[in-house]
Amino acid sequence: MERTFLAIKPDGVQRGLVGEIIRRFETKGFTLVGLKFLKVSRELAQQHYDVHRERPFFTGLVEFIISSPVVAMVWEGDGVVASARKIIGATNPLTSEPGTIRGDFGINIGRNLIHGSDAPETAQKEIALWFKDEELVNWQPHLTPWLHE
Ligand code: DAT
Ligand code: MG
Repeated sequence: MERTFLAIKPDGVQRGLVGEIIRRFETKGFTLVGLKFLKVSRELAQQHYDVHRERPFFTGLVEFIISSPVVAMVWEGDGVVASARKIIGATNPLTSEPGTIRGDFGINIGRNLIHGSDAPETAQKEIALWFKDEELVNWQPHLTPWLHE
């Protein structure tokens, strides 16, 4: 079963949007398999955003991610990687569609509330970076027959 890594960034936590954001994935029908609340170390933030290391916004991005706690999550379901990216919306909240998390709650690219893996391979790497195997919960929600033929 496909899995993705999502993290509610410091702005989402500080603005009291944790419940609202989690609700969107929960009511869509995806399955939560891992969740933790943590202050991110500089090392973890730098590794997580390693692909952006040479970009001008990298330092500010790392400082932002370590500035205040985040909610790190793993969600499971068919097509969850691409679907979560749609639910999250485009990177710049000013152009994200209304109805998406970033489109509904954000106005600035550096404060776009939530991270979501961009591909199944990236998701596997990010899940391994943020979670130990034993922190992930294998379970079968009772809702399954009401969500799938
Ligand atoms: P996404 O988070 O939609 O996958 P990304 O991987 O291109 O976007 O960039 C990672 C994060 O870096 C993004 O969520 C916010 C920040 N960021 C990207 N482009 C930026 C820019 N031009 N100025 C400031 N921050 C930026
Ligand atoms: Mg990205």
